Amino acid sequence: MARLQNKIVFITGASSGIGKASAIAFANEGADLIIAARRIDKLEELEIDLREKYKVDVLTIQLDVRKKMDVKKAVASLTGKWRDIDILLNIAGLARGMSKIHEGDTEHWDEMIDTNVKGLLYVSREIIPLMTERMEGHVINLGSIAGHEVYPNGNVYCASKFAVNAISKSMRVDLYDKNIRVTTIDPGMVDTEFSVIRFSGDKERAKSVYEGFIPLTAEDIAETILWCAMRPPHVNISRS
Ligand code: 8X3
Repeated sequence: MARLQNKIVFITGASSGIGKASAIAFANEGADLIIAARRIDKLEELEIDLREKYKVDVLTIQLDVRKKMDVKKAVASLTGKWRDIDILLNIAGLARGMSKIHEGDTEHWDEMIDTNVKGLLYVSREIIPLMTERMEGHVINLGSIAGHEVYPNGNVYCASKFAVNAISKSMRVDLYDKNIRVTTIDPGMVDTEFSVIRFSGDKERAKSVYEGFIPLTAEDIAETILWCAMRPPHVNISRS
């Protein structure tokens, strides 16, 4: 049974990792998807796959969430049913570098804060008003365990996820009377491109992060996201 038929889900960071796994998990439940990310070739491949395997409608948008005007234009360009977004998955995010605070690369800091914090805010700012108009919606933000505890050399990445936690809490109180649910998903270590990107393509270093234990997979997290989204309307999973 397709339990999310006729639901519209907007996913950022949909080209890989947890975003892509979520697109697949939600399509498997019959949801129609707006998939957004920077890498259009990967999105187009995914779009074909989702249409063929799950027979859902898919709208693909090339989007860099850091670009405020592009986010505005992308959301303004939505027409018809695509404006009735039921669920927003704010997945786009990344880590860059791991250094002591006094040795960090400020370009890396900008990238993390611009994507994980400002990008999430820009997308939310454009999409939530479409939800408040309909007095219905669910925002699911990808936080992290790093948004609750810091670790050595994690400084700015952790700060960006602490910010996601604060933003999620704020959304929850600000949107309570608009019938909009807000959930934060806070994974620990997930084996995706995350560490390869963090270490600028150094695959050996990335692999070493997951040595000695079995890391979570993108699919594990997508299942959790889906579970939160499928609770009855009166149930808000604040943090998972
Ligand atoms: C990912 C968690 O511990 O790999 O957000 O930084 S961690």
